[in-house]
Amino acid sequence: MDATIVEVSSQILDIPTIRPHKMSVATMHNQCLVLVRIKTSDGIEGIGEATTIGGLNYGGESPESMKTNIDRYFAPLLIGQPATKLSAIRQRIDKAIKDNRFAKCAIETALYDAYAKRLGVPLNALFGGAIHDRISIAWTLASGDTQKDIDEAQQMLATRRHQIFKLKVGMRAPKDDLKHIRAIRQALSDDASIRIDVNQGWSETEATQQLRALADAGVELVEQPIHEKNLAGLQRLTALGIVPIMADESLKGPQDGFALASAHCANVFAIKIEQAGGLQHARDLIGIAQAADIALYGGTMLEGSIATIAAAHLFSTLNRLEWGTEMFGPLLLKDEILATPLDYSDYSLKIPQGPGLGITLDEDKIAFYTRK
Ligand code: MUC
Ligand code: MG
Repeated sequence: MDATIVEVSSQILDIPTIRPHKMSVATMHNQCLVLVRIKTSDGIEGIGEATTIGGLNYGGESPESMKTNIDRYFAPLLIGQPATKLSAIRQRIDKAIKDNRFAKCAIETALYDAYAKRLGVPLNALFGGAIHDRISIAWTLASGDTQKDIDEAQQMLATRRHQIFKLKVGMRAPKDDLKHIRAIRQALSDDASIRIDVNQGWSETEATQQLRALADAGVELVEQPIHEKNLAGLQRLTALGIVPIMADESLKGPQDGFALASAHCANVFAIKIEQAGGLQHARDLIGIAQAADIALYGGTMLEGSIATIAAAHLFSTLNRLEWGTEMFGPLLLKDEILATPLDYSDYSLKIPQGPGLGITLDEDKIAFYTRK
């Protein structure tokens, strides 16, 4: 008989960051992870994670609302269901619960983890198997101070941890952002790739005025320069062909992906498993990008190790990930919550080989950081 779901639980972990992380949407001093555990009748526990940025600063789901919704609305829909019928469960949840993509992702991740553990295979096997055993990892420079960012980048280059840097801009005046970008570009060797993320901080006019100067300053990619809903504006910026444009906040699942791809509103899609509503919806979004000849980038919500590695499993199955990934979230946290830390080295992250997500929680640390 099929194993059934017997328990769904969630807990909020508050973990400090190694330094303030300054973005146009929020400054983070700590990160709140919602850890989801799903137990099945054959004694397996799958884990998932729902994490957002700055409470409600980034999107409509907060850590507290995710926990409440998981406990109150998701759990009753899941208890007693066959744990291996992932598609049927996705349908059941999507029918009963609108939006809540981050919570849906955490639940789905836990179910994939449990399923892959039951089969004794790594999670990526459920998406056709890994093509790559490591994925490249960018780092975000967001201390808020140009010299600190330069020192941080130089240290990352010297230790071969990262050579791709994303600069958070859009909170200062555009001319001050330019000064900041130029100073960092000039201080780093040519091996370093510089991209920027505006997090919707500019108007279309500001973005249009900035693109030429950004190209001249050596910026290789501009992420979500304008409001997520201004698709016509994104299309116009992309059509200028000055610097590749990447969509992030505009992509909340496959339907958005289709709208952006049909009108060619971006050169690159940032694929985020939570923003897409889960691993399978992220895979659907990837298919749309691939069919439309839009390049791919693995994006993060600054998640902890659980969501980070779930996304990494999916990304490892892709033949081409033209712009790499930024799955560095665990490195922004002051403490480790895994029994064995993830292997970040040589500008990349190693995909774990063990069953499921291939990670083991350090339960003492989890208890320590759980909000009482
Ligand atoms: C975002 O908008 O991309 C990803 C990396 C980072 O520093 O912030 C996030 C969110
Ligand atoms: Mg972004």
